[in-house]
Amino acid sequence: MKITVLTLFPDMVAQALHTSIVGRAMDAGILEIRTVDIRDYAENKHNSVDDYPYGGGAGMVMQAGPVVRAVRAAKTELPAGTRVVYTSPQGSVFTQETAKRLASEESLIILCGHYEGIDERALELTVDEEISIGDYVLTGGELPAMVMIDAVARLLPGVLHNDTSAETESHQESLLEYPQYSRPREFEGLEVPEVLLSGDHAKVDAWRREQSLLRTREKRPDLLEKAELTEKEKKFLANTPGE
Ligand code: 6SD
Repeated sequence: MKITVLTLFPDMVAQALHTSIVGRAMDAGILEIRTVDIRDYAENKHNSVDDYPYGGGAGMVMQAGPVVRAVRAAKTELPAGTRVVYTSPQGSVFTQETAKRLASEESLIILCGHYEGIDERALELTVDEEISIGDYVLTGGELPAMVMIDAVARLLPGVLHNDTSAETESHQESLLEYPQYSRPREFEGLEVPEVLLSGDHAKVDAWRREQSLLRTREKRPDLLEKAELTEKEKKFLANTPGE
């Protein structure tokens, strides 16, 4: 998958993405990320890309010209039909479903705003989809871009241990993860649950599924409504009192 990120802070984005699992996906050729400095599309001698807002008010607005030129230039390097995503608190909220849908694209352009935002006309002319990573206000779209890329990257075949991307087909979907343990067997008086040492894979799987169900009910009961539970699992929850 090819992703081009348009930003005034290309180094911030490139640096963060080159580490960790996303970096490995790039090294493996599964994910190709290009960062473009919108400032390269300024057309004045000071390379400025922002100006005062019409109507007054605090801060600066990213001008339409450089943004539109940057998006159009990026498009010439990518397949026809590449979607342009803009992150803002006004977008539809990014979920695992969004991540899956974006991961199925061959290529993507992510446009990052900064300062007080981008001239509305540039958005009107270039943006296909506006996405928010949550109901809080950040200083720019770079962190949201990185969040989305991370969530998308781990779904690409070959990035995690799985080749069919476990997350996309798992019946664990919309349930919280079960607790994990590693060595030592006892730590500060706390023991690893006995079943995990039993070597009985069926029993381990059943225990983990139960833990997922109980945790989800305890911490995020809203998620249970979307989860696909068997009759047996519904009975298990009904017969297991919560805190
Ligand atoms: C000015 C931006 C771009 C400012 C943002 C996105 C979300 N979910 N919160 N804040 C944001 C994005 C803020 O450029």
